[in-house]
Amino acid sequence: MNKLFLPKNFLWGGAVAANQLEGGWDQDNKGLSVADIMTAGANGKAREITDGIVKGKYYPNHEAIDFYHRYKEDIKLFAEMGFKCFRTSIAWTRIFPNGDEEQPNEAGLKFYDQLFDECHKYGIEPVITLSHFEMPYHLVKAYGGWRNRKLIDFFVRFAKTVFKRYKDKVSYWMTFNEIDNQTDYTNRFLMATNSGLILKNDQSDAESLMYQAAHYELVASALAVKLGHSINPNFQIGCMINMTPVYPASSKPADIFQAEKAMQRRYWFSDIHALGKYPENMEVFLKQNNFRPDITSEDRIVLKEGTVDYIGLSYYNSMTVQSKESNPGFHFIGPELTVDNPNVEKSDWGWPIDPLGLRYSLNWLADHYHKPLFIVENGLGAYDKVENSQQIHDPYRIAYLKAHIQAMIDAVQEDGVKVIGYTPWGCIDLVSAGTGQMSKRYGFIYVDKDDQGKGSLKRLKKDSFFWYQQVIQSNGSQL
Ligand code: BGP
Repeated sequence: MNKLFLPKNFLWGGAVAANQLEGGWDQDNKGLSVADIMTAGANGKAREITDGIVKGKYYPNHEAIDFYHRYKEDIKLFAEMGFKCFRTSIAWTRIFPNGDEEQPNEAGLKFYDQLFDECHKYGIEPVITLSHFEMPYHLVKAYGGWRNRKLIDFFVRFAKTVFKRYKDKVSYWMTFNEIDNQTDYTNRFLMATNSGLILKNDQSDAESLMYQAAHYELVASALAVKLGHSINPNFQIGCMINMTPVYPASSKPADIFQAEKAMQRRYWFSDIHALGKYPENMEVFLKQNNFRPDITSEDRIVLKEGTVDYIGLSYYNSMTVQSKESNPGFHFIGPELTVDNPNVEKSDWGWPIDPLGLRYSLNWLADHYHKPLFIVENGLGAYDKVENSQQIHDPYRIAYLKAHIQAMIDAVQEDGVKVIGYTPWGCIDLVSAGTGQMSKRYGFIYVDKDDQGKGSLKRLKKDSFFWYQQVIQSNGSQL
């Protein structure tokens, strides 16, 4: 059989997000972001969303791993691994500290000029997310976050500013990180970071607010895509979805149908990004459930005109659901019930480990959208131990990544899926979004900092550093 290998220009790299690694939260006129007001979670408890800065509390994103001052050292290490690209985000609050100003903050713009120049020095292509979990807190307080249509203009102004400024330095863009996470509207953390909605624990209109916020974000995204192409026709602008394929718990038709419904409830986001319209099942669902988000006929034209060039996705795990019929005694919240999948292992944080699920996802996305795919997050959060010799042996991370890269290569070679790049998450240890802690580590590079914020911030190469270097060097043929 003739094998299709990964293309020579395949974008191997790593991914991070501004708020989780930069630190420098109040440097050079940066404004306060939603991420800056969250404490770390502890003992399995969720992160606390405070009302601004409360004295005596520890805010892990304030210093993070101090990439703001150490980016040169870190990019040099990425270059040593052979990165072809580096995915990060631009902190909205460095460019527009409050989000609603007319004029951008020059010091913030300069920082990213320097960062992108440093990448290009080593032939590393920046891949930039416009909004990754850190919108200006002022927009949350003064406007109620994305429930407000005005946010569209603020976001588009931000996008226009950075598209123009970096049009010769950045070619790959994404609009909103994991925009589809909002379907989990009972998760206060996700609603705050993704939609700028600070909700009560039992907010009864959470779902309805989510549809409104999501719609305005989707319109803002489409406007940004169209605008970006007019600024530089060579821009590749993608969406970014959290791909979690939903499996049925059994071959019972009711379970299979439930899994399909669960996919529909989540992947209407990528339908709109890629196909430019709400899927029929979603139109019916909104109507039947009396959700009436403000969606104008002009919005529908905008969505049509602003479809993305590629689908960016994160993939960590699959999930499994059971229908009501299979489990009649259970109290259901929402239409489906998530159950344990006994056929897959789990990470230290209980996330299913399912490499074949990645191949399945890539096939699913290719079949639905017929657009290039870019795996912009994948990885294993794990506890690491530094040996006396300053070495970190992380065979568990290598095993996870190896199996997932193999699944990606199989999708390309055996299924003909077009994948343009692979950037594992947290290529350098950083603050975990979900827990706010450092001890959930993803990196090839260890950072000496603990969950209380103590440590020298020294960088150390893990075993996986050398392994990934060889993967890139061999273009995936040596795993
Ligand atoms: C994705 C986010 C990232 C990242 C990752 C790992 O949802 O896009 O920001 O943090 O998940 O999640 P966590 O940090 O909770 O382990």
